Amino acid sequence: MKKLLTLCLVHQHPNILLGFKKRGFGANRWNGFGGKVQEGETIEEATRREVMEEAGLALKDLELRGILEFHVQDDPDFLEVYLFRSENFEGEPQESEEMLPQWFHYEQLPFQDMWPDDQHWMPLFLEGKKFKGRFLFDPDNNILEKALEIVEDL
Ligand code: 6U4
Repeated sequence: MKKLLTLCLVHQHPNILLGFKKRGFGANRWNGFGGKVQEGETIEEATRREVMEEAGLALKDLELRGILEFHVQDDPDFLEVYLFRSENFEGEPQESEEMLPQWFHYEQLPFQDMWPDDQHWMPLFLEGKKFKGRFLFDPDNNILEKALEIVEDL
């Protein structure tokens, strides 16, 4: 079964705001902000809610930049992650129970402590492209298969 999730990168060139995930799925990794889309909310509403909950920011803009599918070998469940870019917000990045936010220069992103797929799609994100991807992981989160393509529209 498919699970719908959001992921948002706040990008004020040359810097990107990432959060160090303190607990839950993907703990101890740097990632964008996001989570599950709840019943009764749109994908954009879910993104705004998660960025407020996890980093204390009210987003002023939101642009859909990618749709990524994440599968794990032998698991019928998979994630469909809607990846957004935001540039402007109100508030100051604040640590939450879930995330510790920190700005990174785009040339110094901590890929060794991020999801292994990020280094594949991040260059497209930084070039301003829109993209679709599908990644298959083994149970240790190594990439077994990857497909990534630039698209005109999502
Ligand atoms: P809850 O139940 O809300 O506490 P939690 O375990 O905190 O769940 P979740 O599911 O809310 O996590 O959010 C997981 C986040 O990780 C989403 O923003 C999507 C993101 N994510 C999942 N797989 C990813 C991957 N392979 N690469 C990536 N982000 C991923 O860059």
